[in-house]
Amino acid sequence: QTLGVAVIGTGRMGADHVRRINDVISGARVAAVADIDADRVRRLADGIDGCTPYTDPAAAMADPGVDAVLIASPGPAHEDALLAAFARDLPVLCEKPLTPDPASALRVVAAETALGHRRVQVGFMRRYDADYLTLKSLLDKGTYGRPLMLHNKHRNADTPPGFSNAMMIHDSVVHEIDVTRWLLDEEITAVQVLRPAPTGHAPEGLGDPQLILFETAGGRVVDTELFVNCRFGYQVSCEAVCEDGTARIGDDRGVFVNAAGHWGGAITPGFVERFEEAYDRQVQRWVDATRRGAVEGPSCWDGYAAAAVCEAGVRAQATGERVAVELAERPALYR
Ligand code: ISE
Repeated sequence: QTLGVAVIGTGRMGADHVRRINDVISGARVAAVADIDADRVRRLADGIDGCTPYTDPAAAMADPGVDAVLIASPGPAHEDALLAAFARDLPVLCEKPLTPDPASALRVVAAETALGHRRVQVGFMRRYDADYLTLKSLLDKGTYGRPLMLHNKHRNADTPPGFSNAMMIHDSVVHEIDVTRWLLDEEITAVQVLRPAPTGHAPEGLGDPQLILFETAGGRVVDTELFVNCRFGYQVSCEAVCEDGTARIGDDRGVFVNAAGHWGGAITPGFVERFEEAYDRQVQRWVDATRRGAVEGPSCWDGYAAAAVCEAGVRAQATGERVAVELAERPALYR
């Protein structure tokens, strides 16, 4: 039976997921949409057969056609939406962040633990990117021996208005936090942030670029160059340095051109284009698992751990010091 999805939040990511469910993936339909912007949500629902608009997320979840929830509202609204979904025991795909801080993320972990079963897949879409999946399988198989270090690059052409130093950690580095925990299969234990002299292209007050260092429970070290106003395009790469070799993913590929006295190719403009297939695969896998009655992928624990590392990262950024990450005990549900 086709899965009826309520999409909560219809901004950039929410509207893109509505399009994805309608036009790209199979086995699901958009049964309800919710947004505080009543006009926007009504216009969106008007274009979709059998879709009802709401301004209240809980009312959208109560719609008789709804079997599952996709949360794409701003992070601060996630906790309430997640608890409303738990009250109906509905399966959830929750865009990152799970919630914006570790205290609220831990409340969500506790609420899901009280349900007694996992209900949430967190939208860390890089885990569904073909390149990252290849790297993960090389590391899991031990093809090049034990991983010792990761070198990440995370570059955005520019930042939206109001993008802050804290958002560089919460919105951007959060992906490297999840990728590190996932690829190495261990927790991050400490964070340091180095801040070189900023580019003249960054908005006033933004320390861009930054170099972020993680230490992990197994004694590995991970560095990330974050450069969010590099101007030339969107680039995300990861090199694993192992005992018997290295493996790097994310180098730009595609057509190689010689023309007008230059050689080379194009760089993707933004994350929506770079990770388009990963987003598609993420939502398709969520729908497939949900229809089987299963829950897979990044969990509420992963969302909580990421929030705890972000909090340490923002402190490290502000103080210039090495900040240890404090984690609660992992409930059996997530072991
Ligand atoms: C944005 O929120 C994302 O999730 C992108 O993947 C990231 O590259 C960007 O820096 C963030 O602002």
